[in-house]
Amino acid sequence: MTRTAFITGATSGFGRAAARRFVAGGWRVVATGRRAERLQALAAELGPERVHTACFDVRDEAAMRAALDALPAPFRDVDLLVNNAGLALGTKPAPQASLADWHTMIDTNVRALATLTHALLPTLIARRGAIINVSSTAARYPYPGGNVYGGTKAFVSQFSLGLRADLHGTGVRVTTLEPGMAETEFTLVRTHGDQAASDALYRGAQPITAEDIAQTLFWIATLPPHLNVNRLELMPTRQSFAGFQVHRED
Ligand code: NDP
Ligand code: 8X3
Repeated sequence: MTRTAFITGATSGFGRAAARRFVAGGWRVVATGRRAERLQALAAELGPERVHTACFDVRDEAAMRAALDALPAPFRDVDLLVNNAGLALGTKPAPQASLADWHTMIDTNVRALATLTHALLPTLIARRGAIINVSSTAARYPYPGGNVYGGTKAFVSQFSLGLRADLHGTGVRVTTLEPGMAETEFTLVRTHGDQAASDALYRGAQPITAEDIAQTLFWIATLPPHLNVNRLELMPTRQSFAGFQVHRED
């Protein structure tokens, strides 16, 4: 039986690589994002019979619901929701951070993720499906400038565990995936387009690739149904922990 994955943020990075991986694995994919031309290119690459594209801003609840209502028959039967669309904006400490950036992160990473999950729960329960929420190591390990981004990802991780408890007995699996440093458009977005900053961050670090994450998502989704990965933290070997900071005064 062909299964269907609904993947948000499929125009770039993890989501686009995941769309490719799931189609290669024989799945149908609903690919979403705001950049229509990228969605069209993905559908052309992978085939319209395998990929249905839905172009909307996840923060626009009416557009999200219209896209769900417009899903054609085979794509309506969602077996897997990959809540991947998300972003960090800014690296400044809280006093200097932009409040508008904070609101965008909360609306995208938290509010939209919860809204879409709520909308798809009846289908996922009926189909004994699965949810994979893309969180981050930032959910657990704070760092200067991570403030609201880390807070949104802590929500994603805790929400995932809560969903798992609420869905007890339904057969629906729920996973939170918490990656560390991965080279995608993430840093370009975070720095409002600073390619040099993005290149400098990843240089020599052998970061996680989008394909690594796609492979991991596919592995989680295709485990036997009696197994649930609750949370999975994944880092580049070259990234680890740096301890606490101490402010001293005489
Ligand atoms: P990218 O910037 O490459 O991809 C982000 C995706 O999210 C894009 O497809 C973008 O689509 C989509 N998106 C963002 N905002 C919206 C919106 N308002 N409406 C619809 N779609 C939106 O980054 P990644 O692939 O790295 O990020 C994917 C997820 O992984 C994010 O949740 C991120 O927080 C998380 N993550 C990333 C890590 C990293 O180091 N890269 C590490 C840990 C977690 P479009 O712009 O077309 O709308
Ligand atoms: C992205 C990883 O360390 O930049 O979620 O916050 S980090």
